[in-house]
Amino acid sequence: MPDVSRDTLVHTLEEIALLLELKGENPFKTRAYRNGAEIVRQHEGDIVALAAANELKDIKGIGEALQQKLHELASTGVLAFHQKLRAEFPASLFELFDLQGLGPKKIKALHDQLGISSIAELKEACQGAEISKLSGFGAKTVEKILAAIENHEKFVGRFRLGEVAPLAETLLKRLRDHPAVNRAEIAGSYRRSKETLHDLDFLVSTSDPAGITSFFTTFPEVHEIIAHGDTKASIRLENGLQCDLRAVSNAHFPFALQYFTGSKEHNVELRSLARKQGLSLNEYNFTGDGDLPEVHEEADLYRALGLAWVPPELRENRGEIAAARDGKLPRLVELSQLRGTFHNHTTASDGKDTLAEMAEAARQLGLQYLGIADHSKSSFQANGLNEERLAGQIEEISRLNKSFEDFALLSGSEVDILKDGSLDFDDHLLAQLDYCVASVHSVFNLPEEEMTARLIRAMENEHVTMLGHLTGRLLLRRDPYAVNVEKIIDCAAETRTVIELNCNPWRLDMDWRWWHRARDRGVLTALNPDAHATEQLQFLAFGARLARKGWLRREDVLNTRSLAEIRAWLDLPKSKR
Ligand code: DGT
Ligand code: CA
Ligand code: CA
Ligand code: ZN
Repeated sequence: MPDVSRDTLVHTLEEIALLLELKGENPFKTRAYRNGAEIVRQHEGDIVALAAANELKDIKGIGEALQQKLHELASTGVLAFHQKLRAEFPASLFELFDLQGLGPKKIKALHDQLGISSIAELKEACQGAEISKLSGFGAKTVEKILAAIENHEKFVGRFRLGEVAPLAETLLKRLRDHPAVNRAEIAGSYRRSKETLHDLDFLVSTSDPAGITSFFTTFPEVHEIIAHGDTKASIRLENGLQCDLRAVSNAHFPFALQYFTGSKEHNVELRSLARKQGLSLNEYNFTGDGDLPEVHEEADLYRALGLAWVPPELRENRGEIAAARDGKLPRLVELSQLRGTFHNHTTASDGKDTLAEMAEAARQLGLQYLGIADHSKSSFQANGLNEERLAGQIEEISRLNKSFEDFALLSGSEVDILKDGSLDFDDHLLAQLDYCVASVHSVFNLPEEEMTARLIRAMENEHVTMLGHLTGRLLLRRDPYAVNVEKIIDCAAETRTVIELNCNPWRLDMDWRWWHRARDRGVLTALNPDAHATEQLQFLAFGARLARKGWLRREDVLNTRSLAEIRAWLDLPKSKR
């Protein structure tokens, strides 16, 4: 079955409504799509499955034409009517839909009255006087639009780690499999495990540089060749991602790997350290008077400068060079050390797979426990469970657990933190769960102080084991909401509340830049994939990379502990943890 989500259905209907409106179609028609979108958004059952099975006829407000379109979309993944409609407009128009705070009404006014159909045109209009003549486009609105454009520009040309990783590994393997390639790595921000990347920096050692650069430029994924020389090439892939390749000799490889891994800031420090020792360091070798150190591996290069080898994730000039000099680099956590995870969804809320299927997938991954934390009732858009359904799930989990040896499901809940910091379930119910993840899913726009107080109130609850996706950010899509992270970390330390590292590549929240501080205050993290389908348990790999980037060790990560240890830990009152 195609991978169609409720969101896809909703957005497609909304986009159709807007495009019909732009075409000047009859308002009744556009309203039918908009209403349909709202009904799909609010429907309590599995509307995607119903649409795929063509069983929408009993749902009030969705007429026959809409039923058929939803069926086509859900069962094939595309809707011909929608695609045809889109093709009637310039592609640049759809950029406008990505701007935060620019709704259909405004897009229509801009399009109809000023002929605007791209972000570039909108920006120009906002900087001129023309736009203020439109009703609804006062100085404040224009300011907001310009801020949204600025935000958008910050994001274009960047990619989330999770969206490039599979392709990156495919290309790397292809290079490694080439008979003339000795060694191959992806350097740059990818090797440093940055959460978003601008491009990929491939590096190979080979005796035939020109042959390999030619090979690279003929990859089937190539959309455009940006540059092609004897030792370097740059290509752009179908998805817009740029990939650079450098081909070097075996002798140069460790130097080039170090140099192109970066970061620039780390390298600047390293070169200055070299200079103090009378050495000059560049991307090919050391130069200087007298005997030069022999370098076969990156580690030799660092050793020559009096440093321990620095794991690439730490190379951001945030204290790693001093630590490498003083023998104080942390022994970083590894993916293989994870024994379980806590924040995952099933078909009971908005997940795609059942409890039993999720459990089986976790066992296949070699995990000892899988925590289920489906949404709570206030998250109605995600089909959150009420008290009764949650009680039913607790029973089902305990029944399933009888069938496992050496594995257990844990019953949790991803309970909504309401606007005032109270929780969506009362303490009596929360006490029946093994643990609880508390998250914000609504009212994102509070002032920082209020949002911080809201989260603190939740953390002060004895039953809140951990905070979910701390800032609500969606990388390259939605900014984090305003929250004082320092205060949250201090409160987590005080209340012994765990802070999740949400491993979904859209989130990777809390941000890696905070973890060093958190762990120094004794705050534990849990690496949680927030899986909404069995295959998303694999997100743990991204979480492990970002945990390493945040200087976290095995002991800082709760889910490196065994099932028995976790059970004992959960039995303790928070103050004893
Ligand atoms: P990004 O923006 O996600 O691609 O980040 P990086 O770090 O991969 O940056 P990129 O691709 O421009 O360059 C890869 C590495 O090459 C960078 O981390 C350090 C090195 N590098 C590139 N340009 C310079 C430079 O002008 N000075 C120094 N010191 N290093 C550079
Ligand atoms: Ca790069
Ligand atoms: Ca690059
Ligand atoms: Zn959530």
